[in-house]
Order: sequence, then C-alpha cells, then structure tokens
Amino acid sequence: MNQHIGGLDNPIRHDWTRAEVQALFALPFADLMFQAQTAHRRFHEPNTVQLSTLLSIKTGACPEDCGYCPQSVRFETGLKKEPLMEVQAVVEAAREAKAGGATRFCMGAAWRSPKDRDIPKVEAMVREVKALGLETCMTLGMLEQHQAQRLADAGLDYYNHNLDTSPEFYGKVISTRTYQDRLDTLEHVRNAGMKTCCGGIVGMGERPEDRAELLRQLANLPAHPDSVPINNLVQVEGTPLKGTTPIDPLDFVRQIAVARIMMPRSFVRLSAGRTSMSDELQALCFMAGANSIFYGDKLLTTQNPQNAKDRALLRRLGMQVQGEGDGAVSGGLVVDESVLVPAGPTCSGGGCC
Ligand code: SAM
Ligand code: DTB
Ligand code: SF4
Repeated sequence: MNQHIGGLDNPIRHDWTRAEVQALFALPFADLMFQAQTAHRRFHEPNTVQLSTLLSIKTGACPEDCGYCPQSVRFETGLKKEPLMEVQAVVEAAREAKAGGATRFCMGAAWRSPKDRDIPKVEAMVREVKALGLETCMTLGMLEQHQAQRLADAGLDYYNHNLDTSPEFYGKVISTRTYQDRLDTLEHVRNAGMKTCCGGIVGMGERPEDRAELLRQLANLPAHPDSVPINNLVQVEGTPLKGTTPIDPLDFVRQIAVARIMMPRSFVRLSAGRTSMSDELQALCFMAGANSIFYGDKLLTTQNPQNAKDRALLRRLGMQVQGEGDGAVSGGLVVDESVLVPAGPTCSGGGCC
C-alpha cells in the first residue's frame, strides 16, 4: 500500500530515493492531492497566499546560454537591454509593489554573477527596500562566499538560485555553468545565513523522471529551500525552447503536490506561466499546496496576470493574502507547535526544522 509514502510521522526528510519520489508521482490523482493537502494543512494556513513582486534591475545581454531565457545575449528575442537601475527607481517600484499588497520584493539581474564593483549599489537597494517594511529577495546569478556575506550583512532575506531541472537533463538546456556551480552558490547563501529560494522549470521537454529528480535534488539539499518556485516554461520567440510540447496541466499540478509533500514547511510558489493557466488550473495548484505567487503584471521580462485578475481569483477562492486581513496569520505558518514533530535521524540540522 502506497498510502503514505514519505511518512507523515516525520515529514522533514533529506534522504528521498528515486523510487519513492516516482511512486508519489504514480499515485492516483485524488490520493496524491489528499496527501498533499494533509501535509499542507499540517504546516500552513491553507487559505492564505503570499505575494512576491518581481523587478528586473538589470535586463538582457546576459552571457549565459540558458535555453529558456529571453535575456541571453546568444538568442535573438528582441528584448531591449537595460543597465543596472538606479537605487531610487528600484525603491519607487518597491513602494508601488507594497501599496499593491506585496510583502516580498524580488530583484533580478541578468548576470552570470555580480561583479564586486556592483555590490555597493545592490547593498543600497537591499537596505532601502527593507526600510519600506518589505522582505527582500535577490537573484543575481552565481555568488562567491564573500559576496553572499555582503548581501546578508546588508539585510537581504532571501536569495533565489534555481536548480532548474534534473542533473541528467540539465546539459540539454545550459552549457555555461554546471549543476555543481549552482549547488555551490546555494551553499554560500546558506553559510551566509540567508534563506534560500530554489526551484525549477517544467515544460522544457524533460522526461517525467527528470521532474521527479528535480524535486529529489531540492528535498535532499542540506536544508529544504525556504521557498520553492515551480515555473512552467514561458515560451519566448527566439529561444531554443520555443516550440517545446507543453506539459500536461495535470502533471503540472502533480509537480506542485509532490513538492508540497517532500518539502512540507517550505513556501511552494506557483511561479512563471500563470498567464496561460485557467483559474481552475490555478485553483488545483493551490489545493495541491501552492501558497505563494508572483504578483504584478510583469515577471522579469514577460507577462504575469494583472493585479485585478489575481485579486478576483483569490476572492472567488475565498483566499486571504498573507499580511492582510485579521492578523491571525503568522508568516503563512500555523503556529500550533503541538503538531510539529521533533527532528528525526535523517535531519542534518541544516536549519530546516
Ligand atoms: N541571471 C540569474 C540566474 O539565472 O541565476 C537570475 C535571473 S534568472 C531569469 C532566474 C530564473 O528565472 C531562472 O533560473 C529560471 O528558473 C527562471 N526563468 C527564466 N526564464 C524563464 C522562462 N522563460 N520560463 C520560466 N522560467 C524562467
Ligand atoms: C523564479 O524561479 N522565477 C522568476 C524568479 N525566480 C526570478 C523568474 C521567472 C522569469 C520568467 C521569464 C521572464 O519574465 O523573463
Ligand atoms: Fe542569464 Fe539568468 Fe537568463 Fe540564464 S536565466 S540567461 S543566467 S538571465
């Protein structure tokens, strides 16, 4: 009987096998959703969603060759490149995001990695956005340990750096940085004491085994990422992945559900790709355990649903926004500690529990 693969008694695990993860994906849809809902309700307020707004602080002309990305200099996507923004323009955008209801502001740069000469400006952005009362997140490419430390010291809360896919499929999408490079950056971020935001993309032509392996890699990190963005490929004209057969929408929901079961305390973010999803599909994603979205009419360079459309959807679903409403919600987490289990023998004490 596969009813509770993963074990509800000690849900914080870092030792998932390939067979266990594939067995979760193979569950009948209703059984998988039941397990995901059970995990979700154990650790989170089930009707609350966290809103993050994205801003591209440096756009295009990236030297990397990520096959999905409109910002690579190697692909003719018609994107207008923009240099690193001025601090005050970033602060103005953050103020607008806060007024619209976002609690986290994520700044992204089309860099392979930041240059040390860019760090003072980026530190100023962190300090000033934080002073508005927003959580801060950045995604600037690979970081050296000293760079991660400087960002942490400036007060950066989260660093986003995705594994993107399985180690096996990775080489079909990116050649200019290795999987290990990404793991190293994540280690630098954890060492510096920042929270990690790390997930991937589906719908890139990967096999079901690659989707399972992406989640196994994420859950078996020394600490579960605090946020796990699940992106559905946004196909952009001119990128090598334009024309890929899209993922079956129900398999996308399964990706969210298995992420929720394997990383039950993390925020699972329904990320890129929402403009081509129906309200009903997004509702299934929330039921599968997604509890965060990107909010605002733009992601980095591509479209995201308009604020009014998202507000209407959340209203139809009776969902609250974290930080709004009656104040009963604490960081999206249910604060009844009696339901939390002590760390089991598989936990490495990496800060996940
Ligand atoms: N340049 C930095 C880096 O890649 O490390 C940060 C910005 S990069 C745009 C951040 C993430 O956005 C990528 O790792 C990828 O997962 C996601 N992404 C980029 N283009 C996408 C697309 N077309 N569809 C879905 N996700 C995408
Ligand atoms: C993540 O996992 N998804 C966001 C964020 N991290 C930076 C980015 C999505 C980008 C989609 C393509 C674009 O708008 O350029
Ligand atoms: Fe550059 Fe990041 Fe796009 Fe890759 S995903 S091409 S590193 S901006």
